[in-house]
Amino acid sequence: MIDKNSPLPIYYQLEQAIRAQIQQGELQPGELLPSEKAYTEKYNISRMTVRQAINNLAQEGLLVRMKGKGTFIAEQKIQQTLKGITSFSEEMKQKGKKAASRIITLEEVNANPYIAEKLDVDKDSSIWKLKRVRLADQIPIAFETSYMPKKIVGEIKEENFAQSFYDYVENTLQLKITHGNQDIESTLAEEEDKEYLELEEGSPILLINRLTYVDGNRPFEYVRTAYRADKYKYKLSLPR
Ligand code: 16G
Repeated sequence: MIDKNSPLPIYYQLEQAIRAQIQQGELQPGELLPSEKAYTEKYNISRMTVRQAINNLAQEGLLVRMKGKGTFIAEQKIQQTLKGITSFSEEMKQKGKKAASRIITLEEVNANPYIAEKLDVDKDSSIWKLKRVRLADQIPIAFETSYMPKKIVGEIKEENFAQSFYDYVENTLQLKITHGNQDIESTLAEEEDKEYLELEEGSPILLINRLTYVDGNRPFEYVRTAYRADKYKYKLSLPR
């Protein structure tokens, strides 16, 4: 598998070999990767070379290092195509996973100037603030903090969020969700993200802020969602 006469660097050949083993299922997600020593002995190559290959694969997210435990094959990420407004429940259904929510809090708060402007309500007016953990097959994937204006969603209860909120908006409130604007950035998990997503100190997250509208121009939710970067990724098709 490793050809020392090849012009391809040895670390790269080892990387390709491990990658192929993962793709072919010889190394399964969650499994411990053989030790550096095992690779040095098997291929008669230096520890530095093995380390470089493993570093590159860890950086790519194919391997995960756990302090004091070793290096493991990473779980497959949930891959979401970015092409329209979908709810978490719909996304998970498409992937054959069971969506669930754990409601942390639902409360009435006074809109701060930033949120008031986003939701087109008066500053300090009473709005809903909801915190939910979103789970796929019982694994926490995302932590959402949403703000919703009462003038659009009215009086809401926790049970309206137990399943799909978008289903409630469209089918119970009979509103048409028309579009949304969102940005996506990578950052580090904050205290609550770590707690609810079961992450360690310094873990990366994919942070999404979304403003979603009904009836064309009426904003009905402003959401901050922290996705686990080890479990979720976006896919785009780019026309030219
Ligand atoms: C997604 C949306 C969130 C929306 C939720 C509704 C992003 C970043 N966030 O998580 O804005 O509230 O879906 O899901 O896409 P539900 O209908 O399953 O409650």
